[in-house]
Amino acid sequence: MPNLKEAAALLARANDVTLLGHVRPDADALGSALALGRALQQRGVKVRVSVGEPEEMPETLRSLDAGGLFVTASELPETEQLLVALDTPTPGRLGKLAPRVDAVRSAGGDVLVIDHHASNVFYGTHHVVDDTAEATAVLVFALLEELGTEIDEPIARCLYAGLVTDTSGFRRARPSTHLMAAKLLEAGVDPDKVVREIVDDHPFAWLPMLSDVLAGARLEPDEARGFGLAHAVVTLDAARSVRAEEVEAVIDVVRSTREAGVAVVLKEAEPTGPRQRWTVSLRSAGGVDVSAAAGELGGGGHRQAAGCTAEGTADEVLGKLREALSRAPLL
Ligand SMILES: [Mn+2]
Repeated sequence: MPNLKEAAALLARANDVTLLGHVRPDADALGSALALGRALQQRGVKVRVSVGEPEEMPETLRSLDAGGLFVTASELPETEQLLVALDTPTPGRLGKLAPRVDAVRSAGGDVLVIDHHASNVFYGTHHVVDDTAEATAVLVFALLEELGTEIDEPIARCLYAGLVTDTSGFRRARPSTHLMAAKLLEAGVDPDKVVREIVDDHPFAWLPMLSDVLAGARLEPDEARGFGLAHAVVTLDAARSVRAEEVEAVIDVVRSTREAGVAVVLKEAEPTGPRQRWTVSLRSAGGVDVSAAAGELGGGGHRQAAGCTAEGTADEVLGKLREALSRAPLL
């Protein structure tokens, strides 16, 4: 893997490190940061983990932070010698913490980027970027092996969480990644507990919300280059009774539609101006590249899982998505 030794050497000589995941972090971003953070802390490094948004760690991911490494963005020091950005393809995905990248670099510090997005723009001084890796956790695991880290249960739990979610329950995992998972289980991970806490744990209020949202779902069999498009809209009103985790989980129901090769969920965001704002999740069953369609609207991601933000009415945004999907490359 490119630059693995160099990155391991950089980490081995560090004594003060800030690790960041992307805004609204998922289990891969935060799990990868917390796993590497814990490993560095055990080497005597001063360590903190944070994200640009939200201020608090997402409730479903709290069990990953056994050592209490997470700090809010406002608790971060002015700067650090080494900034590590994980699962974050562009500085913009760090949200309000994006300026730290340039601040560290212009102060002569190092920025290590560890990521598996094909859209990574190589904004660090050092990079462990491999878009064939199923998760950033896979790259962190390789780094920890290079560093000779003993993988304890909390580290393994964090990496397993990133792995099981980014591979959609090992559906997209190479043999070598299953071997990695085996090592994590040997380190003591309880897979049922991890998946239940992070993926399968929703308050009852999710069911009526889901019922409302799915009642408005539509199937357009001719869209997405004939693979079919299923879409649903989560308004701010519908989202009010649940957490962000429940809103994010809607796409996993919509994408199970047999007749649709592409699933889209529009999630209304708090308005910042006169127009409605949306964050959009796109999933592909393998026929078309949804990261290209998301990219047309200024977003990005992976070929089978991508996202973007858009302004306008839900119909206007869906119109733009239909057009972008009609041009998306076949896989
Ligand atoms: Mn990831």
